Amino acid sequence: MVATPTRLVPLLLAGLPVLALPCTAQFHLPSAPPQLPFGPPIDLAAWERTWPEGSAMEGLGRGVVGDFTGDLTPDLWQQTARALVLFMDHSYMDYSVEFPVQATAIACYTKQAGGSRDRLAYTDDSGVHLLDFRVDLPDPWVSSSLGFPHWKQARSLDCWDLDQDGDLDLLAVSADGLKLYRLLSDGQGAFVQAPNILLGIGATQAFALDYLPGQPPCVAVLNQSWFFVVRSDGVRAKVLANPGPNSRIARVRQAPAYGVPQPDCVAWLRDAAGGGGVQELVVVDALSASLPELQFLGLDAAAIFSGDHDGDGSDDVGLLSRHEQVVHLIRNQRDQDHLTEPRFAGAALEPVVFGDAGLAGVENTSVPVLQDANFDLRADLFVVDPNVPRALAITTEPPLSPPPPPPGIGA
Ligand SMILES: [Ca+2]
Ligand SMILES: [Ca+2]
Ligand SMILES: [Ca+2]
Ligand SMILES: [Ca+2]
Repeated sequence: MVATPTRLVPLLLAGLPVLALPCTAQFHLPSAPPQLPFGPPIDLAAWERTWPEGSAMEGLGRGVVGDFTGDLTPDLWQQTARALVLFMDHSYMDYSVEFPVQATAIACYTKQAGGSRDRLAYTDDSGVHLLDFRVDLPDPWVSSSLGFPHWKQARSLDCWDLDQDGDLDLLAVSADGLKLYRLLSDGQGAFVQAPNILLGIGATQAFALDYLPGQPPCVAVLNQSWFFVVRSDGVRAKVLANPGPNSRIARVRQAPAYGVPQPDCVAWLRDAAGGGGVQELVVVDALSASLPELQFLGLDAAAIFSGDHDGDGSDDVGLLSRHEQVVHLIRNQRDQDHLTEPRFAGAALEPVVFGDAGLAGVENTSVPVLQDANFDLRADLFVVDPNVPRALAITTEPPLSPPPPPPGIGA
C-alpha cells in the first residue's frame, strides 16, 4: 500500500519554487541561513511544534528523531494508533503533518553513504517499508516496500549493522511475538533475510547491542517470562526471569575505558519483587553473573529510553511518568573518569517537567527521545505533551561552545 497525505495544497514562497505541501503547515521565512553541523549549536529552545489539525492522538507510541528533510535540522516522527506524525524543522518552514498509515513499529534508518537525509523504517499490515520525505518533489511521500510480507505487523523495529559490513540492517519481533526477524542490507538498496531466531512466547521488545567484547552484535529480548540476550547464532548469552508484565528495556552505550571500547549494557525497567506498582531499574551487562545494580524508583513509568545527555560518552536514562507530563533523567555515573562507579545505583532522579505541573494530565504512553540534534554533543530531550497537544525539544543545560570548524567549512 502506498499511503498518501491527508491534504495537500500548492504553496508559493518568496524566492522558492511551487511546492505541494500539507495545509496543516505553519510557515515562516528564515531569519538565518541553514545551520551546518560544525557551526553554532541550533537553538532547540525554539523547537516546538503543534499537533496537526484533525489528527488523533490516541495510542501514542515511539518517537524517532533524525534529519528526515535533509537540511541538518532535527525532525521528529511520532507513532500513534492511527497514523505517523512528522514534526519538521526545515530551514525555511515549520510544520507538522500526518502520514495516514497504521504502523506497528518505527525506527530511524540513518543516512547511508551518499544519502542526503535519514529515512523512517516502519512496519504495518503489509510488511516493512522505508519512507522518504522529499520536500523537492510535488508528492513528497516516497514509501518503498522492502518485499517481505511476513514482516506484517512486526513490532519493536531496530536498525543496526548486524553483520558488521558497514551497511545498516533491520531487525524486529514477529507479530505473534515468537520470532526475531532480521534483514541484511546488500548496500545497494536490497535486503536479504537472515535465519529467524526463536524468542519463546510473547516477545515484546528486541534491539541489537554490542554486548560481548570482540564478538558480533547480540540482541536483547524481553518476552512475557524472560529477559535474555541472544547471540547472532541463536545461542542465549544471558537469561533472567521477568517478574511482571510491565517490563521495558533500553540500550545503554558506555564510554571507552583507557581508550578501549566497552560493551553496551541494558537498562531494564521492571516490577519490583512483590509487584504493587513499584518499579525498579536493573542494569544487565555481560560481565555480571547476576544482577549487579538495582535501584527502586517509586514512580509509575510508561517508558524508558536512553541517550548521552551530559556528553560524557556514557548513555543516561530517561523515564516518562505515565500520568504526569514529567521525564525523570538518571545520569550514568560510569564514564572515562569514573571507571568503576555503579552506573545508575544511587544516582538521583532529575525531573524535567514539560507540561502543567499542577495537572495530572492524560495518560502519556509515548516513548520520548534522548539524542543530540543540535550538534553540541549532548543528547537533547524530545517529548510529546498530549495536554496541549504539541511536540517539543528541551535542553536543560546551556549549550557547550561549538567545536572548531573543519578546514574548508566556515563558522
Ligand atoms: Ca530536518
Ligand atoms: Ca550490515
Ligand atoms: Ca552521559
Ligand atoms: Ca544537544
